[in-house]
Amino acid sequence: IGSTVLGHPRIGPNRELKRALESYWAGRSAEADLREVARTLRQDTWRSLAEAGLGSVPGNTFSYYDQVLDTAVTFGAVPRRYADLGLGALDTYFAMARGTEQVPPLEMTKWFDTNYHYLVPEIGPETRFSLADRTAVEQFREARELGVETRPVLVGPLTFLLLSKPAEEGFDPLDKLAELTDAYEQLLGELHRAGAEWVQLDEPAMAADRTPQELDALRNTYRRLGDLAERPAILTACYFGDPGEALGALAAAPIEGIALDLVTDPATQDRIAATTGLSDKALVAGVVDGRNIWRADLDRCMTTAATLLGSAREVAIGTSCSLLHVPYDVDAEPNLDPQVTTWLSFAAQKVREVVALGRALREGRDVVDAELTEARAAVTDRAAADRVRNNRVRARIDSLRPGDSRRADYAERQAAQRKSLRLPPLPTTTIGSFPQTTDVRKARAALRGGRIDQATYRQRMRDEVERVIALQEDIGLDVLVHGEPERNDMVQYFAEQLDGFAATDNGWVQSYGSRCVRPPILFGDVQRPEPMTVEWAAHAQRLTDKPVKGMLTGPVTMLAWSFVRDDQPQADTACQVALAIRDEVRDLEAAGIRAVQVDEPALRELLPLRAEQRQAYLKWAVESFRLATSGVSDATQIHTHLCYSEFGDVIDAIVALDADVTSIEAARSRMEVLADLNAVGFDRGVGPGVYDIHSPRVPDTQEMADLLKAAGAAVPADRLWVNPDCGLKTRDYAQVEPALRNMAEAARQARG
Ligand code: THG
Ligand code: ZN
Repeated sequence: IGSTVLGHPRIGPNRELKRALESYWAGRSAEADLREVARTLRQDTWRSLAEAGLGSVPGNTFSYYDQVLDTAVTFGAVPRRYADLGLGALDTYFAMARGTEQVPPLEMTKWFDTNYHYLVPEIGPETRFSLADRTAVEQFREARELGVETRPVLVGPLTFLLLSKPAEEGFDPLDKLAELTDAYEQLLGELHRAGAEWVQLDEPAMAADRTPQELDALRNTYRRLGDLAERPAILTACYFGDPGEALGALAAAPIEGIALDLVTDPATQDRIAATTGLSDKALVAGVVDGRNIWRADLDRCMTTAATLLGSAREVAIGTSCSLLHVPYDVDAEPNLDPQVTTWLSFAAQKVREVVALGRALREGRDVVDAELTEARAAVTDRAAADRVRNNRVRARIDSLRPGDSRRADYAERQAAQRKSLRLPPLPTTTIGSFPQTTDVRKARAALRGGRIDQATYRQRMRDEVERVIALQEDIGLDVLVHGEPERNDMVQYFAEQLDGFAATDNGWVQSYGSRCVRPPILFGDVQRPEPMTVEWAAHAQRLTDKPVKGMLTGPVTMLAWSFVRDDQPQADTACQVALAIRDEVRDLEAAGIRAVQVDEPALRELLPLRAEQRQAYLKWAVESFRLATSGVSDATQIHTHLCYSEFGDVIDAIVALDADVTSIEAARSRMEVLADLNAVGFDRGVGPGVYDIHSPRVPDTQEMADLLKAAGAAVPADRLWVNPDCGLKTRDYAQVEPALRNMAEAARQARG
């Protein structure tokens, strides 16, 4: 294998695939146009990886939407409701990804602890696995015609079934493992006949806790695949953490290689040393971080890889996981601070790091002396850089006392807030953002393009705030918001204003389908040079007698949606971000804002894959939220908003946040979350969303009144708030205005 990467970005260096997809979906281009863009992107990727000198080039890393969906289609797991639409292959695929007028799409959920989302396959007794699609074989041939030998990458059978959901209650997708393995065998056979030397089967599900039965299934499956007579060599990739007992199971299987993540969990290195049966295998040492953007410490990578030399038949250099989770190229960032730029490595740079390490391991360090020296200089420069350390921030953290993150008893706060806010029962509010109109987007584009100046831009945004306040007054909402027209992304907006963060111009990373985010880079100690939102909130508050709620993003979400530093514990970074937010919360209070919402939609997202690490995470996550929100008087009401539906694993943490009011997604699950909250003794204000903003449908008054009734059965009326599920940014006013009017009317009826 020599040196390799486990996967690659596919959206295109300039998001070519995003544009081609959206144009095809809008009916502005033909399928052939889309396929042509895709082919060019694939070929460019193969060529550049081969030219960079990788020992083994990954294949089949392209996807029109998602690699898990690709796997479902490859093996024929297309639910009837999509097959019955009678569409062509590509449109059936997109129907599963995005839905059609007739059918909703497959469910989408997060890919392990990353910010990537995959489509959840539905597997039931009716599923008939077979080799239904041969894209993996065709792309192997396509690359070979260009002169590039690839190693096709597939989601492995265990991970595929473990990530699937049962099509009907009580069914276990793993019951279909033997049948699915038949289909994998067929695909391996065809790849072998096409000439593939290696195939990579990804089993990241092994980085999470697995039952003995699941480990047995892994053992049996890889024994079966390994025993196939005519097949490529099998490389099983375990990433996103320590493979645990799965390593022993794979070591015992008749496969040729195992790729391991040597970045995420230091325990993995010891586990390799303690595992027998690896001496006949190739180990791909995942020493270059595949999901963060720091330039690798090549000396340290070499030391780590060298410790494995005695354990295996061959040690190859690799990335810890696919490069899907990092942007394409640091060279596309001319506006980044030049010093910070030298510390960074995106996909193109990581490929070079892997190649250099591979040569150093095989031919000796001397042959890549220049690369090693340059990397050493960058690592040393970063470690010593002034802009990474801020002694004022450090001193402030050292002087923190436990009481600094505690508020008074809730009863006292509640009494003070009643007096200060004077709200009716069942108060109505929204989650913060209002629709981003075409005018707002145009103004932001004009500012970026230099066609309007900062003052003109700000005046337009102030006008928009006036409009949004007037609309909320007219509808009769009780706690108003300024609507956030001035914000692009809720993380990017704050990152742009905080010291210690850098923003990229082109650092796009796929989040799902054609949608991308540009995670900010948190490189140094975080400090707030000046207030970030106070002017907007204060402007809105001057326009109304109703309380205006300030809107901030919490420390956990700031970390989850950024590339964070790897030179200190996340808990320490979260604490610094928390202090910056704490200052903002206090400044909002001083400016006359009586309610402040600190959103933590990513609280669930950073939860470690292994149960034994969860308590430690939740402890710092909760502590950072409390530090951010406890600097205010009893009379200031702290709200929070959470928006993933699987709250079960973090429900105790939601209580521990100690917010006065929590708004939470509930419309789609018919208020079930309220019973879960009751069960753990939650006794604060709660706003279960009564309006599902993820759908363009306008709910009527009766429907929302019914939901409020259901909520009222679970929660005493004096704790109940009335609000939508989530922010309104992605919707149009044509839906939002009638929906909010109906919501306010439902609240009035419920009060009666
Ligand atoms: N912000 C950030 N990360 C996130 C979310 C977010 N991660 C989780 C979740 N929300 C992901 N969801 C989305 C939803 C929409 C888009 C991206 C991720 C999206 N992106 C625009 C696009 O690709 O066209 C680009 C947006 C931009 O210009 O910044 O629509 O809310 N950080
Ligand atoms: Zn939300």
